[in-house]
Amino acid sequence: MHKVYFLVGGNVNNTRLKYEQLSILFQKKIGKITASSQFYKSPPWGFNSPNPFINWAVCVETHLTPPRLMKETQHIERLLGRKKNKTVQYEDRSMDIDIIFYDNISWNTEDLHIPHPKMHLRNFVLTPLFEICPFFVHPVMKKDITVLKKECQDNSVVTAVALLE
Ligand code: PH2
Ligand code: MG
Ligand code: MG
Repeated sequence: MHKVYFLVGGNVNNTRLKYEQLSILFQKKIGKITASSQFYKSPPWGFNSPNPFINWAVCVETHLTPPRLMKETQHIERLLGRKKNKTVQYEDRSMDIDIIFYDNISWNTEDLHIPHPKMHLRNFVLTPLFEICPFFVHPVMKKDITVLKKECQDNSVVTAVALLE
């Protein structure tokens, strides 16, 4: 059994229903959710849009290998309304599911990089992860989430919120 930390979220159609559907799809197609953070709101990082993001960190136990896991997460993204344009720039999205850690492995193929190569630069990743795994050690940087969060230069504001509808 493998322990995987995901950071999920989007900046359009952020209803509670969408995240409830996501939980169901995770349990059905990936494995048991063993921990999850609150929902966090933050401005779009790296691109301009009037639509704020909701992000959510979840830990899941799975039998899937990293490439299978990526296939399943892409499928779930599509089921939840993700439309991928072939642009290299960031854009508004309904659902993005990113694998942040997979046990303590480092995996690098052309289309999949674990740990997520930009996770340590982003408050919107570190803040929800800090809630569920403050002492998880980054397998390459050899620093835990608490230290990475302290050292992170990103000062964008990430706040816990309730999803009302
Ligand atoms: N995801 C991105 C780019 N920018 N900004 C926030 N606040 N949250 C995200 O999940 C996010 C982002 C690319 O996947
Ligand atoms: Mg992403
Ligand atoms: Mg992604």
